[in-house]
Parts: sequence; C-alpha cells; structure tokens
Amino acid sequence: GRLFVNKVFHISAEKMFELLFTDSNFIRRFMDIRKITGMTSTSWQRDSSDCMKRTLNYTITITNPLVGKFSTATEYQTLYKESREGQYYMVGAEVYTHDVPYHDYFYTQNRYCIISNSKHKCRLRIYTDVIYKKQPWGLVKSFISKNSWSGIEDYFKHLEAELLEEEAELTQGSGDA
Ligand code: YK8
Repeated sequence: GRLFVNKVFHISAEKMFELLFTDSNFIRRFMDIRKITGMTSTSWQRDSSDCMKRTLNYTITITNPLVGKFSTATEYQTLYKESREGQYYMVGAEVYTHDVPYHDYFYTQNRYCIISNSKHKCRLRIYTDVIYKKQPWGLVKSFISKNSWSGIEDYFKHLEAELLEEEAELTQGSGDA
C-alpha cells in the first residue's frame, strides 16, 4: 500500500471525523469540486461484528483520456470497533468503480486513521491499496496500477489541500491558533 496523507491538523479528531464521514458541508463542497455527483449514502449502522457500516453510491467524473468520462462507484465504509469517540477513529473504505475498463479485476482499499493529538489537534493518515480480485495479464496489471495510482494520488493531494483551507477557516478567530 501507499501512504498519501500523514499530517497533523489543527482540527479536533471528532471534527475531522464529522468533516470526512458525515454529510458535512465540507465533503459536499469537495465532491462538487471533484465533480462527484448523485451521492447517496445509508446511515451508519452497527453490524453483527460490532463495527459501524455504511454504503455510498455516486458517479465520478474521470479526466483520464483513456477512460470514459463517467463511472458509477460504490464505497463500503467500516468504522472499526477499536475506534474511540473523540480519541481514535479507524475507517476502512472499499471503492468499486463499476464502469471503467477491467473493473471486475480490481478495487481500491482506503484506510483512514484519525488520532487525537490534543483537544484541538489530530493526525490524519490515509493509506491506499489497489487489490486484485483476479490476476490480470502483466501488461494489463501495470496499466490498471499506473492509472489507478495517479488518480488516487491526485484525489488525496487535493483532499489534503482542501482540509488545510478548512483548518484555516476553523482556526480563524478561535483564538487558539
Ligand atoms: C473515493 C481508483 C481507480 C479509478 C480510475 C480507474 C481507471 C481505470 C484504469 C483503466 C478512474 C472517491 C479512480 C481513481 C476513480 C476515483 C476513486 C476515488 C478517488 C485504464 C485500466 C473516488 C476514493 C477513491 C478511490 C479510488 C479511486 C479510483 O472517496 O483511475
């Protein structure tokens, strides 16, 4: 896997979770800029293994000229039971893109880790893995891998930049920046 974000933000862990994993204005605006449309989401619900789960569906806009302009996607998010409200949040997210070439060969596994540093600070780590459901031919695999990593990196660099903007807005005038 690869680590795309590893940064301390002047945002509480609880607030960071709310920004990224609830229907927040922040994530709605971010989806807008990324041209991710038609988002539907189930609410967080406890499953039999004591984890919280939710499912998102949306349509992504793709800039890669090799691929069609849009793809529907499904994202299965799990908030692991080791999480402690306000302290530590572990979220796993499996993203399936349904309408890209070779979509039946792979999916993307993202791991978000939000760790409280102090009352007003947290560290955010985002790890990603591209997982193969079946072994493609070598050339196809490198094709998938190259095109996936570049799209994922672009997305998370942008997310980090937008979080820094949000941090600036949140700390402005709060007196403890
Ligand atoms: C989530 C991983 C791969 C996919 C894409 C596939 C190209 C197919 C390659 C062919 C378009 C929001 C990505 C980047 C679409 C966007 C996905 C996002 C960013 C030529 C073989 C969507 C996080 C996420 C995870 C996986 C990303 C896809 O929150 O290259």
